[in-house]
Amino acid sequence: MVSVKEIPGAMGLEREQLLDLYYKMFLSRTVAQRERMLNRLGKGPFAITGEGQEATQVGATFALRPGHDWVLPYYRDIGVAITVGQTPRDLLLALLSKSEDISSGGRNMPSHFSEPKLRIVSGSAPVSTQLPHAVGVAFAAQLRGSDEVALVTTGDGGTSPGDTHEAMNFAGIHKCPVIFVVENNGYAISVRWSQQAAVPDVSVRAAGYGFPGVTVDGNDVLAVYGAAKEAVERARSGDGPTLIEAKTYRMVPHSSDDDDRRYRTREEVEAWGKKDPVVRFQKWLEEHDLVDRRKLDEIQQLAAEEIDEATEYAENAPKPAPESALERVYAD
Ligand SMILES: Cc1ncc(C[n+]2csc(CCOP(=O)(O)OP(=O)(O)O)c2C)c(N)n1
Repeated sequence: MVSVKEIPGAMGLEREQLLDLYYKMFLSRTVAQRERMLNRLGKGPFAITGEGQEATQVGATFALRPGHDWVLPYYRDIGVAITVGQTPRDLLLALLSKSEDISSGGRNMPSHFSEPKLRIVSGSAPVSTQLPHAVGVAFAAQLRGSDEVALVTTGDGGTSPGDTHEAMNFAGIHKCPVIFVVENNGYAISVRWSQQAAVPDVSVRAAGYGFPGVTVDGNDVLAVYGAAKEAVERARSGDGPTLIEAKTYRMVPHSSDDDDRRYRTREEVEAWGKKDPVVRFQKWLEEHDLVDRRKLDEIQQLAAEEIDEATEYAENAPKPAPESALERVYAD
């Protein structure tokens, strides 16, 4: 029997690691679906999720050392948060703005992930602001002589503001240990990629900053992991940044306040549904005899239990006390 590591495309991962990748993708999907359901039930005022982008988010983050390296996610990144160690409970406490919400104590919008212990750096609502922050974090690690790296994500729309240019240019000059991951889902809300850029692949821009850029199939978790692993190795060994463009799709509207029928055809959404990254990776595992139906049921059951427990906990958790509204907003 061939060892798992030798299976073409397994990227040197062991069976347990491959199953962990699958679990994290499946759990991220489960959290996203529960978030949107709670929103529809009128319990969470706003939900922004990334069903369809799990392979990109989990695959890229899986190449890091959680708690040692830094992540600067954008709002759609449930998969990044889960992969570095946030739990469904953490995410639902934020969705429902409860006082125990680790990211902001119920003050920020949900999906503005933040947790010092896990080295998730707080993001802001304006798109792309996390890119200069990531370069600063990476530059600081470099100056301290540490081997920590920073991974920052953005959508394709996030490559348009000037912050992205400034961040990439500075990172290129100083060879900062940063990995830029563009989750190119083809749209910035209703604006198509072809209306945002005159080039088909954003990865070509890396040449202008003096570091490598690659485009990968963002629905193939192992391809994304492979590209991220290489980028992390480069960053850790002092060779500087990499731009990874992962071509993917969000299978749901932009947010709970968006109606995507206004700008995308149902045929297009259905065609991408057939390329669902969670289903695709499940098939890959089955084809290589790494899971059977019993094992899949076990994994999926675990995710279902985790999300149900998290929902019950978060729904029953207290809201922040009104008199605490200004805490950590102004200095005492
Ligand atoms: C500087 C700035 N401009 C506009 C907005 C409003 N806005 C929020 S999300 C978004 C779309 C961003 O698209 P993209 O980066 O492709 O990510 P996606 O939502 O597609 O995952 C926009 C325009 C914002 N938050 N910040």
